[in-house]
Amino acid sequence: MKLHGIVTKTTGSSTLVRLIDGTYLDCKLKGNFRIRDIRHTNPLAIGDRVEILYNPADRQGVITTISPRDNYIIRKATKLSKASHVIAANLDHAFLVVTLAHPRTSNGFIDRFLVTATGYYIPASLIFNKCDLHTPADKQDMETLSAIYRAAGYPCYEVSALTGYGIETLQPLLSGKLSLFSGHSGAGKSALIHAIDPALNPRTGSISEVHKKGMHTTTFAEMYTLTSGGYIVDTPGIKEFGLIDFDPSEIPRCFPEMERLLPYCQYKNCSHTHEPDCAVKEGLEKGTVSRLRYNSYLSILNDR
Ligand SMILES: Nc1nc2c(ncn2[C@@H]2O[C@H](COP(=O)(O)OP(=O)(O)OP(=O)(O)O)[C@@H](O)[C@H]2O)c(=O)[nH]1
Ligand SMILES: [Mg+2]
Ligand SMILES: [Zn+2]
Repeated sequence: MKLHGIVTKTTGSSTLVRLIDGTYLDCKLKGNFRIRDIRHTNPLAIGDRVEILYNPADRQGVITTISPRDNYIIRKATKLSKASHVIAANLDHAFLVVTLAHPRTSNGFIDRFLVTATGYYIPASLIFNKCDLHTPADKQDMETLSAIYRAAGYPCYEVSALTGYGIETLQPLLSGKLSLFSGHSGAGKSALIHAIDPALNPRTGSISEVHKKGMHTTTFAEMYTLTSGGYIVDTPGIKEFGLIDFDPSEIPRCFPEMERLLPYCQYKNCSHTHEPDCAVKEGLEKGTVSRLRYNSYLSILNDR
């Protein structure tokens, strides 16, 4: 019997698939799939639409087909690796959970994540979590960053999973969509999912561990169904976001605030680096283009 479903969790040896009727089925991947796409650490990703051959006698499903992906978020499996890891596929929205402290999220990390999402035309937003911990200096810092990212075209939200502050602004953004939550370990991705929908209980780090880095409470990504409709993918924290499979000529397009200035550059393929009459470099001098973002842009161009 043939069935259709969506991958909600994959641990390497087994894959959980949500069927059209909302029930879940443990599946195996058809043997020869494993070698077909050797550069990916796992040929299946959360969000993949799959076709399953189901044998009711042993309640076992075998995934026979993976539909082409509309989009996906991909990163290098490890810093120096050539292998890549698809975090999730077929997304409607990618959220990066950012913390100013405990742990600090760097701008380079934020920008690499946004470049990847924008590269695949996935709408992306930043969620500044743990605002209950903000000192006045943190708050100032967050406002400066929010202004930069909003001007670039990325919505920013200020929330606290602990106190519930701002959570009601997130809920309507998620309904009816498949959303990804990514960020460093300890940023509060799992805690936010629980705050957004108390019926969901992904494991969260214990309070005593808050100040430790890289505790990796969530070990496998998993897709959750929201009571109000919609789906969220909770993911394990990542330290770095290594870009992969990006052509340098694609990178200017992935910085929307620079892309908007391109028609005002003298050359229509301007890389905004050495060319004369470049609107981005003029914007930098006038202060209308963020130095922080431009520095990330150069760093990504130079060492993807
Ligand atoms: N003060 C404060 N603590 C928070 C907030 N959100 C999460 N925490 C705490 O931060 C710690 C880490 O939260 P998690 O939700 O486990 O973090 P995570 O991003 O899922 O981490 P990984 O699963 O390791 O990637 C836990 O002790 C949470 O209670 C917040 O808004 N304010
Ligand atoms: Mg987690
Ligand atoms: Zn230019």
